[in-house]
Amino acid sequence: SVEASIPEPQRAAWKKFTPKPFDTAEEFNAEAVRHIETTLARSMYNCDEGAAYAGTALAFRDRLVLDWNKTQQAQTFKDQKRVYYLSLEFLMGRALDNAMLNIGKKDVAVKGLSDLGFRMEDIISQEHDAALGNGGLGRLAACFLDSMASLNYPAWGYGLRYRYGIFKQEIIDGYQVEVPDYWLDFNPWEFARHDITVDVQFYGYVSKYQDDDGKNVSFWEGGEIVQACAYDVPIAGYGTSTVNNLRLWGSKAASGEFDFQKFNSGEYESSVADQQRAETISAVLYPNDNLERGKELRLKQQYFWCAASLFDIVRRFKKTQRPWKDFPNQVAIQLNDTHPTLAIPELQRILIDQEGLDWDEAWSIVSKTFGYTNHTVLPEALEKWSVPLFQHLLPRHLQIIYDINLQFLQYVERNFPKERDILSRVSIIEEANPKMVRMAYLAVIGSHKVNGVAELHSDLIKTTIFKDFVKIYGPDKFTNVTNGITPRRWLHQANPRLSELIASKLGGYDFLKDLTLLHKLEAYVDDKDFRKEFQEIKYANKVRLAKYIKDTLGVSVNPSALFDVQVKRIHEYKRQQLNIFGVIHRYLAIKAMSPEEKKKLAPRVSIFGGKAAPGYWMAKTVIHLVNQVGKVVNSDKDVGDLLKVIYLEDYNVSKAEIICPASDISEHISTAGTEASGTSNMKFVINGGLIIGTCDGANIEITREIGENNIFLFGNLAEDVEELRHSHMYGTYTLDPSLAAVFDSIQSGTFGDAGAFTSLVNGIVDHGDYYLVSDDFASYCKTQDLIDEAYRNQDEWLTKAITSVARMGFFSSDRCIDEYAEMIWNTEPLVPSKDE
Ligand code: IMP
Ligand code: B1N
Repeated sequence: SVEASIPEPQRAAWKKFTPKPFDTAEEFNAEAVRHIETTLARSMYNCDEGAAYAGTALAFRDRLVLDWNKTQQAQTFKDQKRVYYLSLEFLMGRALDNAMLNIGKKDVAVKGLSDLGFRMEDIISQEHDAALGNGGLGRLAACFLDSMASLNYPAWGYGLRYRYGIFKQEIIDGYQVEVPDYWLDFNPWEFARHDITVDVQFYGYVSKYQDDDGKNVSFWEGGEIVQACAYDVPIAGYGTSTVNNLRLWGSKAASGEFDFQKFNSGEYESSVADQQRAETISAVLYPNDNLERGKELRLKQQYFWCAASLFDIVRRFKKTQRPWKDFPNQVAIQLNDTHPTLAIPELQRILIDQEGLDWDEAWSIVSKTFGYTNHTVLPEALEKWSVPLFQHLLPRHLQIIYDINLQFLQYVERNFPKERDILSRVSIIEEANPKMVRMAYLAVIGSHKVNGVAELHSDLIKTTIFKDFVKIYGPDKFTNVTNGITPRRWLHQANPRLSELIASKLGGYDFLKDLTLLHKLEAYVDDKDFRKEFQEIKYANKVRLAKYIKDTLGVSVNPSALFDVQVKRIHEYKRQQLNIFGVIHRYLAIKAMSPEEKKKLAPRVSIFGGKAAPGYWMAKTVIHLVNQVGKVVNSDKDVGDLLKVIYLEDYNVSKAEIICPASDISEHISTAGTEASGTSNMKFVINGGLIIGTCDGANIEITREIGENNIFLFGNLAEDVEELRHSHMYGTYTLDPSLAAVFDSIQSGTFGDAGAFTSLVNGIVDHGDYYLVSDDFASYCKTQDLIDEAYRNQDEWLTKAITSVARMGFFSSDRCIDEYAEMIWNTEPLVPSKDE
């Protein structure tokens, strides 16, 4: 065995010095102080909260690393099938609190830190969010890593180590301003593996040879090389010693620090420029959510990451000396949207050009290895790359894609000889000018399973973008895995008091591993003490958010008011404009109310948050409008506490952990059929908030689980959208009258310069109202009135909230991962044994 390759005396020497993890507050302090004094070279006299955070993080990291090494060794020895989750985004947030929860021993550290003069909350908030993602897609990847480790699946994540994550958002004079997010000053959670590098080729040309057997061989030559360097991040599971690995690739120039030849010949500047050009590849996360802009650097990022990851995966497989046909039995690669689709032609290239397999043999391996998750049907988000760009950057991959396409089209032609148009419809190459490579089609053709992320979405992809492929491959290739969230972060960490209350009723924290146990809470719906405590916790969470709002914006909000929250990326399809128009409608109504009427109205705080893509003008206009409305409403004496409008700056994961537990109502109001799933809807409900939403994405399944009485649904259905859009463009349609009144007030300058909002209004009045704001406005406002009424009956409201929490068991990301493992990956957990 591998172990026996190390002689006995050496093994004994190693084992004698295996480090012992800390156990008590004293031992924790010994480790933390040692790190502060020796690793950081600080002392008691200059140990600020930042240094105390660093010491704490390093002490926990030591514990984590021991289990990490054991897990990786065990996975290598057992050599079971592994999962590789390829994602361009991992929106991890902060790591320390999560590490303490998953490893245990937080209580010990709280005590130890307090002896040293620090409060744990202050220490936790020192950490910079790891924000290598835009929104739902990136955060889903992070929840999946947590669940894969917690369920003991041998699984690695592969991504890019961006030096700049998603920008920080500042709101200045009511406008979004983007500030770079340099987050790597001190990051104790990554390990630079300077010994693990991969050379990645770009540009160049393809040569053809005949080998000794007369076989034609293609070879990719010339161009330039950029080096990928591995940075590993340990991912601890909850309540298990499994610690998986997230490998992020950083880019640098291949020839080391400088091109010495250039350097010596006096071209110092250009040698440094080469270096910088290479580093540019992993410099920055593209800040677009649900939008692709076809930039060359983005394609370079994608290939760089896919090539490095595939090289690493293949190298690991080859170490086992298994035959190639075993590859799909040992390796499952999941593509998080189409961003890693180049992995498909890259694996084919490795197998035929480098390993010498026949095309068919190779393709049979490739097409059994990959699974593809689709996250959107929005046309502007579907990736297409121009053929000339491909030809220039990746000439050999373009050839392989043409060959994949040829074989596929021949197959289709044989099976559907009578259908004239099908070939051009399903071709990977779109016959436009220039020609385009359709990445989603390549992903479908190269994968053995394709899944959507909520039931409606998975049905929609089968009837719209992949309709022809369902006919070609049959329906079994397409499936659904409804998204979920990790209850460790989104319940226990974000809302410790609620988690504790639940544990006290359920007899422990098992529900954090098996969320379906929450159903037992229904027995306490009528329990007086339980209800009282549940309500107190919600109130305390609202007080915490109110304090945050006061501290950051200087606005006082009443914690007894109804907190109405919409925090997510700003996008027309998510319809923050519908929300703010509704707020204006409410404001106009309040202005017209008698004192008696005002007395009956429940006070409200409308809270918005989220980033707009820097180039997305309409989204930025919405942010501006919300801020302008806030300025007017919040200082209007006629309104007082009845309405406050808040824009929270720089919404991110750690702020979501404060916001989600503090909502009474959250808004998930996308045009039906546009939001693939949504995941924050789940985070709000599990924290005892109710939802106003459309019949879209996972809202539908949330309704099925918690019951129609516990959710405020409104608006048109997905099946009616096409016809409504048609009616806007060609005739029989009038603008909703109360929306027209809202527009009048905007255009009369109530919220400042009316000209600033012309495009927003015109998009609805004159340009087809693509997102059907007008069609849903009346139904939205009516439903908001129902919410006012329901909130007046606090008792019933509380019953709805508690019942909903009890019925959210389905939405754990643990359930997702078990479904992926069973339906798509065909992998088993590797449960760590005690002595390993
Ligand atoms: P890789 O597959 O070579 O990238 O290795 C991943 C991890 O598996 C390493 O960090 C080791 O912890 C473990 N590992 C790799 N190769 C061996 C081996 O030959 N024996 C035991 N453990 C190994
Ligand atoms: O993925 C989430 C879903 O819950 C959301 O409904 C969905 O909108 C989101 C290109 C995307 N889909 N597509 C993206 C992100 C970045 C990018 O460059 C597309 N994000 C989603 C998780 O399934």
